[in-house]
Amino acid sequence: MATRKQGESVLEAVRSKAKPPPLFKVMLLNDDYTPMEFVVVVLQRFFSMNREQATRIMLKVHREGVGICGVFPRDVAATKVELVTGYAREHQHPLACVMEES
Ligand code: TYC
Repeated sequence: MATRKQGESVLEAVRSKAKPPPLFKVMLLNDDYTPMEFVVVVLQRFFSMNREQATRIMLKVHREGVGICGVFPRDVAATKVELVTGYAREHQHPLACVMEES
């Protein structure tokens, strides 16, 4: 901490107590009905993945039940969940997209 004599301006380095904002994983869950191709398109459209990345994540979800699409600040993650869920319902697919603090 820097200190100065009286009258001089004082600039002290104050230890910030602010925590960094929390990050949230956005995940897709497997189901038996959503077509694989639709999931690949979702990953490309909403998570900016190329076809190869999207296919790899889709197959991971298909085989393991869950997969991470990305990690984002709370509001961005919540928007992705809403947009993906809305898009899936518009196409009558039960695809589940959820977020969880990481
Ligand atoms: N299990 C689905 C099928 O066999 C494919 C699928 C993959 C569905 C990932 C959802 O998040 C998912 N058609």
